[in-house]
Amino acid sequence: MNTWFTELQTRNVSLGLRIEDVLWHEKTPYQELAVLQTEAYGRMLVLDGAIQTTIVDEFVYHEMITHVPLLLHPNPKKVAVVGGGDGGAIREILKHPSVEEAHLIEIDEKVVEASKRFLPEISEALDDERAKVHFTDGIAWMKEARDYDVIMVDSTDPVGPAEGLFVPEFYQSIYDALGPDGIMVAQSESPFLEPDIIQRVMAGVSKAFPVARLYLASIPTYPSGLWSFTLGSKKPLQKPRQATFKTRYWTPEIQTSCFQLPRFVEDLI
Ligand code: AG3
Repeated sequence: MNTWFTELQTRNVSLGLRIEDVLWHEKTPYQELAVLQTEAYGRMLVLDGAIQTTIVDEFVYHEMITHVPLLLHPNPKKVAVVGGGDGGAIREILKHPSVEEAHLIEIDEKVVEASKRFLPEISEALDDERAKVHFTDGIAWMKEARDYDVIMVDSTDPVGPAEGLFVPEFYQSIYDALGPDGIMVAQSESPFLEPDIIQRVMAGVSKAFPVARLYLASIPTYPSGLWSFTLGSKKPLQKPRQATFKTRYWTPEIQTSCFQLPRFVEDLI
């Protein structure tokens, strides 16, 4: 079969993957959703033409958006993920023995449905009794929420449904929804292709939190392959705790080295 899926990552850059099959395709009330079988990266979830996660490289993103903040918190019990309907972040969060409740706040029920059906390796933890799934708007949820220990913003790009997840008011409501040792992380796009988004997220998180730091990971199916996360903390960062579970990307060394930024990224923020 010689069918290709192409993500137009910017007006001038695209990534093409040969696909074996279209497993699912629908227009949900919020976005266009597809699950494709690719040759190189296995099954893949696509929202509005943008690759969200693939079986082959999802572990990088999901380990890095969760373990880095959770191990910096002294005792995370109540955790939330905004977006992240594929369930990969929840799977990693539930590896932490201290976690009692992991709330998924996903606006689009169809993302969870498709992930449960086609990506069971990623979504399996959504059936765990500590996982609580809420199909609602993350912006409204965070205005009312309280006493979370760690909050992760596992969003799509800042267009369409996720736009309001990239504004300073949202980071302020996350601050208010966190307890005294609270830590947040938001995925914040690629330093090569979206430097202005990194600047915007860093400015917004720094406005709400006394401590704001950027860290990086390599994710081959995302634009440019170099990806950023922005972390906000209410307290100065402590020495990370030890992980007591198995990982495939994260190591104790990466927990620290991911914050060491190349000069051009340092100069951005
Ligand atoms: N959320 C971040 C995806 C951003 C990718 N952007 C793109 N392909 N243009 C991933 C959700 C995984 N739980």
